[in-house]
Amino acid sequence: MSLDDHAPLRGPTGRLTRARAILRDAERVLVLTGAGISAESGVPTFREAMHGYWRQFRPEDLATPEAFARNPIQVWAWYDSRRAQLRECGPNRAHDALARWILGAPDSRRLYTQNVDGLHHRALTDAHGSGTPPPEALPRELHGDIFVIRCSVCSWSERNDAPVDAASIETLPRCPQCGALARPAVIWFGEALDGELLQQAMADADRATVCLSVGTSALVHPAASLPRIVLASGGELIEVNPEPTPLSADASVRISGSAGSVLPELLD
Ligand code: BV8
Ligand code: ZN
Repeated sequence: MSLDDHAPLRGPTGRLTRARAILRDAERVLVLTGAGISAESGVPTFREAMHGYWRQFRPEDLATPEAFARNPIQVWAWYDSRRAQLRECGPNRAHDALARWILGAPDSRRLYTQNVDGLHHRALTDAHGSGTPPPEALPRELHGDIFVIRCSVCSWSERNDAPVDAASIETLPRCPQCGALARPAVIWFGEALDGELLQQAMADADRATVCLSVGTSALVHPAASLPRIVLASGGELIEVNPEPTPLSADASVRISGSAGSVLPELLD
């Protein structure tokens, strides 16, 4: 049971103080982030992603291979509008604080994200400055990257952030190798995550002594099982989220606040 939903946030026995101490002494930390960490960048969280015209749909009804097979124009129109919106967004203070913290000890801090917005990657390259960041510090994108498209049939893929004309089946992007429809290179509901990446994530969770979960409703599996694996192997959980989640009861420290305000205080 998280000891402290009512303990003060700051001060010698405050939740922030205790979470900082746990992170400072941690041997290996697995960080799991969700849509909430990008909320302050202006990226609607997944539950909110269905706004405006999309209000009549549920993410689980559009982000599936069946939806794409049934109506590729509608699915591409949704992804094109999300890509367009994301082009206007940048990393926020939470992404930046997390990037600096990970670069501080890349061997013992692993970042896994459920987000497909690429903002962790941008924050890490910004924080690292010139040259390429150490590979172990790079965010692991469990659900792929919305700015990569791939063939719906063969193995072709490319980074592509250009607008997609979803007016008709003729204007949708096609694979240059085999001519099949191209699709966003994200993992849809009902699709398996990359096997190697998932195995690596589970191994990192098993070895981690602390899990820091930020901005995730912890509802989507198998990503949501990572904090549970850390707990099962005797690790501790710190959760940063304005709302309680299925993980909250098992958190050593729960900080109910926004990532943009909590992470710089927690990590810097
Ligand atoms: C799999 C990419 C099996 C796409 C995403 C029935 C039928 C079919 C499948 C299932 C089923 N029941 C269960 C499943 C499994 C399913 C699943 O878990 N479903 C859920 C809904 C129950 N999982 C899958 O289908 C996975 N694949 O199981 O395959 C398999 C195995 C072998 C072989 C074949 C098949 C694939 C799941 C990945 C789906 N793709 N994204 C795209 O983005 O377009 S998931 C998508 O939703 C996101 O990536 C993210 O992972 C998830 C949303 O979760 P969150 O990130 O947590 O976001 P959410 O909006 O929910 O919450 C935001 C949180 O932030 C909130 O708590 C809020 O309080 C907080 N917050 C808000 N503001 C802030 C904040 N926090 C901090 N600061 C703030 N400012
Ligand atoms: Zn192809």
